[in-house]
Amino acid sequence: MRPTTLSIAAFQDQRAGTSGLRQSVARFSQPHYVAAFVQAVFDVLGHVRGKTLLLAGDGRYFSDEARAIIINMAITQGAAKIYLGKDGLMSTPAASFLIRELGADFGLLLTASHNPGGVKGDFGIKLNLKHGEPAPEAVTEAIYQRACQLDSYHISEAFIMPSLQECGHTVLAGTEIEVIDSCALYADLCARLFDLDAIAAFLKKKPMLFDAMHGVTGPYALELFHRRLGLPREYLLNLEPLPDFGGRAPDPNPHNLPDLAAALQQYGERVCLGAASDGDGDRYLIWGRDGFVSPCDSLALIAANAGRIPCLRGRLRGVARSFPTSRALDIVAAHLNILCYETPTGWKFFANLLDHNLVQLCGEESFGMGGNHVREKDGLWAILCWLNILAVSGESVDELLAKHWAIFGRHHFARFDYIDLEPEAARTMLEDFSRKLDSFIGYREGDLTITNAGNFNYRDPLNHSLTPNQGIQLLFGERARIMCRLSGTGTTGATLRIYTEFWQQDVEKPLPKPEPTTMLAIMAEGMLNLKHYCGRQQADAIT
Ligand code: G16
Repeated sequence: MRPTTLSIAAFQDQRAGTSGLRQSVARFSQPHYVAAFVQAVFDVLGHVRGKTLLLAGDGRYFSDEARAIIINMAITQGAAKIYLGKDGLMSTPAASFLIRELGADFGLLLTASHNPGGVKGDFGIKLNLKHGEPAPEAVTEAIYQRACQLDSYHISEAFIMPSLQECGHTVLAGTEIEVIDSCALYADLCARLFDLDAIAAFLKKKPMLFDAMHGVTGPYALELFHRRLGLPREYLLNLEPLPDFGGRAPDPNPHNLPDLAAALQQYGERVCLGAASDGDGDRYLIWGRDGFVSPCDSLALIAANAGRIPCLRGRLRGVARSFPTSRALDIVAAHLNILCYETPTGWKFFANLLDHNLVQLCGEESFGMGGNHVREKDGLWAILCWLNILAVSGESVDELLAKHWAIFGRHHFARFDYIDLEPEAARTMLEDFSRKLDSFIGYREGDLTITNAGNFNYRDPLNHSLTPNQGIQLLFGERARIMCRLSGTGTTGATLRIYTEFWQQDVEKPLPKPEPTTMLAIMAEGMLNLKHYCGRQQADAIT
């Protein structure tokens, strides 16, 4: 290896979104783009000399190129040790766990999560710090500022990438490289958190279907569900990680899961549920006989059934949800007499609460749920929570949900996405809307009245830092809500998300007509003046 310093013109677009730096592959593959970002990360973290770095990823297109650049730079700049997964693969939750478990100083995760992959898809780099938590905004903002001024970086010529096909150690120019079996280590963690014997016995009688969507969880599912829980391979779909995820977005919502849908039809009553996870393994989906379980309901139901899950039993002192996530969780928390925290969208806001043990369960409407075993949402963990409840209760997904709603009422929830809007127009629309919010208070639609409206500002209860303007919400007392914000994970244009929630307190009584979540979205489109600002009349996607 021949160390050299390369001069560059600084990149001005390396500001992290909701979760890491996410751009198109075309943008990421420009000369120096990855290296510039990585140098900015190293500089902001002090330096990499003598440090231990964990490098994870979901195997998407461009991972090999990015990984080689990062390893080269880390060795050139004197890193003590680099941990990698076998074949370069490691899920986001496993990385979060292993950063802490192995004592790494930080981790870089090569993933754009649920975004599409392939040459025309997206790439991303997430930065997680030493507790395994996503870097907070103060750090990502400092990295962005550094990247805007960076004029050079340090790398070596004649670098030969070590093989990642087998677990083991090598030393390259003074840096130890260790390839680990993250699937086995992660499965060992799950064995400490859940009653795997009870789940295995249950799955023997009533197997589940799991779709890895050609993302990173394929090898984890083989280790955990097949080898440890004895689930026959025929129930595991799309296990092989592929650079383009087989051409579909690795986003576990029903629209992207035709294979799982077909298998559920085929197996019918013989399986207990269908499940899936996303590209990097942090999101999940649960699918019962009557359809998929809303992530908001799933979170509330897990909280209510915490006593049936070994790692949560007797431990729930607090729970948390992001502000657009439905208030189904709040009702359960009140019933359990524990606190429910409301945070902005983005897992990083839960990290401090988890670190200080204020909460032991948190989740988001965007198919994410996790506990305090890691500092990321964890798709397979969420699926195991469900399996443990099914194994202990003997009830089906749909029976559990029906019982839950009978006790707590049902929070109907829907998300409406308006994709690829002109960013300036979308921002102006929200700013203008925000200025008019007071005038909506008292507005009535049927028997719903707007009782409050405002921007969602978050003050961390521990460090008291303020994160303002995280979205807008209109409250109809306890009965309903409208929330809206711009997505922070897209790579082209702006995506407006309108979220609506309606609490049907008595599920025996019929839902009002027109269907409330749609009625509320139409109301929001009108109040935002969406057609005028953005030329749109209807959502591109409804979840
Ligand atoms: C990321 C964050 C999540 C967030 C989600 C949605 O998920 O980690 O906390 O809920 O984005 O973000 P947005 O609504 O801004 O698109 P992931 O799975 O993409 O890393």
